[in-house]
Amino acid sequence: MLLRRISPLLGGMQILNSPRACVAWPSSCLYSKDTRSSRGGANSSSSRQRWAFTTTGALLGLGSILLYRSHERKLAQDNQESGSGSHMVLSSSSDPKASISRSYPVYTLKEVQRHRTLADGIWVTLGKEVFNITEFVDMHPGGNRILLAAGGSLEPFWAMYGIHNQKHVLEILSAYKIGELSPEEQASGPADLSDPYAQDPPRHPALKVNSMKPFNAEPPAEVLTDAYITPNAFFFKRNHLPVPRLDPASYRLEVVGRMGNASLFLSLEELKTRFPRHEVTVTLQCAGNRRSEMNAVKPVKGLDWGIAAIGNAKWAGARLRDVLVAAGFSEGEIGALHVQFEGLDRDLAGTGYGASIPYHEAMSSSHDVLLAYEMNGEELPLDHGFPLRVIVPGVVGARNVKWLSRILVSIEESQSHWQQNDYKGFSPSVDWDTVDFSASPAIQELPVQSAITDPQPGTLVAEEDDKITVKGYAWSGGGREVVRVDVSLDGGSTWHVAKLTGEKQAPGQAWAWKLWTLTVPLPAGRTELEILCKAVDSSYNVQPDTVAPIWNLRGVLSNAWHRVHVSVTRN
Ligand SMILES: Nc1nc2c(c(=O)[nH]1)N[C@H]1C(S)=C(S)[C@@H](COP(=O)(O)O)O[C@H]1N2
Ligand SMILES: [Mo]
Repeated sequence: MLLRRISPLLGGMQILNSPRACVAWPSSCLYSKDTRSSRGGANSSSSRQRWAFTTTGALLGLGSILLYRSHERKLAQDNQESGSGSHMVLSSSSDPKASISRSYPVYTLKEVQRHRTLADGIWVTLGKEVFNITEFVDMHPGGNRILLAAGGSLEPFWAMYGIHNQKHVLEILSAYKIGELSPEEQASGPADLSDPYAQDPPRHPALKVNSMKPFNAEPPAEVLTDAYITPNAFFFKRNHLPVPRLDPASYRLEVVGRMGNASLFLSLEELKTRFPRHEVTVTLQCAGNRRSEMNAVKPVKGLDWGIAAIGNAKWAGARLRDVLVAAGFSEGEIGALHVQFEGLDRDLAGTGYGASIPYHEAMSSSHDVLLAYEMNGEELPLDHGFPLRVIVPGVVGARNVKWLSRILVSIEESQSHWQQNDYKGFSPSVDWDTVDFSASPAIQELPVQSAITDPQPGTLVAEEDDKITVKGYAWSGGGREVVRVDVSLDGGSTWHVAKLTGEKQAPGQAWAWKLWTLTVPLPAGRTELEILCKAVDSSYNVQPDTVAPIWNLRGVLSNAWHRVHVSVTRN
């Protein structure tokens, strides 16, 4: 029973992701709670394997449902016998830990984060509670997905699989409670005035960190295709400076008024009540996504992002257009105008982050440019710009200014470093001695992109009937919908068309990515595969086949065909 119970904890991720686990997983229900105490004994793992590999998944699947039902009945009985609440489960558990008193030890987030391996123990948190789930993981046949939660919160996984508040999962988990999070950890930690980053928020340890200060991190790539909407905790974080801590009560957004109009100073409350709330699903991608592939061709300057500096979220807020109209602007303003955004994150010299977008885009009712205060139904997280950020659909991440303080309509682009001397593309032969940043336009709309999230480079295990499944994401800038993804398993000699999934958005407003999958028989006789993907957007733009011809000194706009080399293990 115990093993059967781990899947609900993370929402059955391993079932989604490892076909082999579908076979192995139901066998877990052959174990009763008591197995845990004999864990490591001679019979446990060998009989598990026997069941896993000699019996069909279908039979075991049925058995697991029956056994699981009886497990639930048992829990229900336990509940009746000893009143209610999760502590009852504790007292009825055979786990010696369960008999400890209800006053739990208090742990800091740092202590929890130190427990990420079987040797140190696998700890996770949910709300204020700390759990040691090492025994789950240890016996779990499906493997690695659960390790992503290690040392951090289960909440983002639960959000991803929509399984929050499942009573039985909470009951199961309660048997593993070992402590509570220190209350100070919930609030901001004590300020260390010498460190400008001391007020940075806590982050999920599953993130792969590119730089701690400033904080830059991406999720493990396979998480991206586990769900269409990227959970906030796993959404890539790209900060140039320390995260500013802003008081939502005293926060004011300044919108410099049109000549003759007073500037607006809008509170968060006014932004939420004076202007209609507008929600759009938008994929955000950093200009440096997949930079590591460029770096491999010839070194570039910049953070070495993998393929996951991209994410898809539902953003909600006021339309920028509505706010500009309130400040006196109209669609018919004359001249090539820009809308500049200033952030409240500042360096030691007091210079803040800034960027701009063309005025016509800001004012266009079809561009859906938002002043967002919500991300995936939650208040904007600290790392993502709390309390307010700009979301410019279809446009490079860099223009989506976070911690927004001021909006200025101007005949000039933003004069910030990031608009003028960064986030621009150049010919492959331009180097740091010859580069003239004024010669290239600032990147706005991004080119068509796709990448393979599963399998990852290394090995691939064939499914039943020697089939394999390939997964990835695809997206294009400027609201151009991805209309096709081609996948090759033989380095580009032959191609398959992948199945696309995603939200239907209006033509020209396809701001969100498509996830794609392809399940095909393993090519006969092959033990090595070079898997490629390439996307086509609604303007029939395609990705370049190799990196070298699009190499540029900043390593931006890296969108060549994605190539994953694997060796195959057959069942
Ligand atoms: N104020 C401010 N806004 C910012 C940045 C920043 O450092 N400061 N980084 C930009 C860059 S380069 C990117 S890719 C996106 C990243 O947004 P995210 O951290 O919410 O994923 O924010 C943009 N907006
Ligand atoms: Mo970025």
